[in-house]
Amino acid sequence: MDLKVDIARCSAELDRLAQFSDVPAPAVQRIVFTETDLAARAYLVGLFEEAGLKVRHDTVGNIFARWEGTDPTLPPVATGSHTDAIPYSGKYDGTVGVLGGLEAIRTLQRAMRAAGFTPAVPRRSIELVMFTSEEPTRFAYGCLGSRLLSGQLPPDAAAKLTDADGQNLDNVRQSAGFTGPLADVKLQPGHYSAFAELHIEQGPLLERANLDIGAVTAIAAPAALRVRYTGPGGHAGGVMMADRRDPLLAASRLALEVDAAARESGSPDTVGTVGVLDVHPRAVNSIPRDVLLEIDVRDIDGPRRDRVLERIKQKAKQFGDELGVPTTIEMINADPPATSDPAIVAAIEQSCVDAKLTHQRMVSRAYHDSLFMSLVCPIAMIFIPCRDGMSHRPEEYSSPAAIRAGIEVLARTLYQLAQ
Ligand code: HGY
Ligand code: MN
Ligand code: MN
Ligand code: MN
Repeated sequence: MDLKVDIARCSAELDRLAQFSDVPAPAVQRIVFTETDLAARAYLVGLFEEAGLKVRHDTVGNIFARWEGTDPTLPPVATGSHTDAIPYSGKYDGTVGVLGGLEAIRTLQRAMRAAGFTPAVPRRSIELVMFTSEEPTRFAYGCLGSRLLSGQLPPDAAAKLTDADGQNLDNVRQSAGFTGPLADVKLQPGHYSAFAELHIEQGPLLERANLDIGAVTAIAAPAALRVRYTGPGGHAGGVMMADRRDPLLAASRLALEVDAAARESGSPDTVGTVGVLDVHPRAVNSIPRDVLLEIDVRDIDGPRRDRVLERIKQKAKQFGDELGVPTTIEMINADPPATSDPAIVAAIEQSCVDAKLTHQRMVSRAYHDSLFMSLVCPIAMIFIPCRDGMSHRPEEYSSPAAIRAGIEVLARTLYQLAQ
């Protein structure tokens, strides 16, 4: 079949989606269940319906858009990603997998009609999924929608999650119009026959190697923890240095320790980041009273990551004790890595050959909804290059040619899997 991706239309839709943002362009910010997020969802549902897909959403707001196959009793093939965007980020993270997935389906619809298939639909249905809250920004947990879909996160634990304003997930999702028991979100294993996600690489390897496509063989194991130090605070002028117990000093030592622990793990595959450092009361003439760090640690090797986590937790306690500032340590998540299904990886590689695109196998250092979909069905991912490997920044960019190539490979892969 001759597949003609309408990249101009997909690029225009990506540009339109980026306008649903709470920060000025070129940055994008679209936090789950905000008015902006809900407006973006309405726009996407309109596009899905325009493509003749059967659209439904579940009680946490995951959206499912199904292209019914000739045998609807067979478990569908699925694709998809997320459209929420962290503060001051870019317009391609996640969205390429949702709008690119839509264009892959439309491309197959056009090609099957042109090839005279009757009916012009594949045997298995193909379902596009837009996952709620892949980013951890609002509720601290990444991949909320796919965690609930896979059963990895129990509904009552999810319901209790609260955001920085103390609003809990259960109330927020219901005010956003997603009502009904969260327990209804969970899918049974085998609900899908396969899941393939298209995503920008969020790293520099494909661009450096001048390759079109990455066939992802594994997804790194993400973990996050929260450490809080508290002290007496006081007047920046009146409290002598000998009398101070400053929690920010413990936090500063811990930030350096996170960096050292990741660098000294014995592998370049370990990464450690302090992405949140809140100082209260945050006044130049007031000694900090309450300091919060949120720490992200990842590795494609689970046990090695856990050794780094243990070192960080021990040092967190030690610094608090040495500086006389009470310490609380809370694990947010520590998930196992995921391995792609060899048959789907082979289908991706075959699609690259058929599309005359260069490709390599690689691991994903970012986590994705595929990490949790691997608990529901066999998975794999298709990466496309992004400029300088940049992501989670307004300068994030993937060219129309790169996105077009990714969509063609996704379309071919879905078609193979849906036979
Ligand atoms: O952090 C991640 O890996 C993903 O982009 N949320
Ligand atoms: Mn992201
Ligand atoms: Mn993403
Ligand atoms: Mn991701």
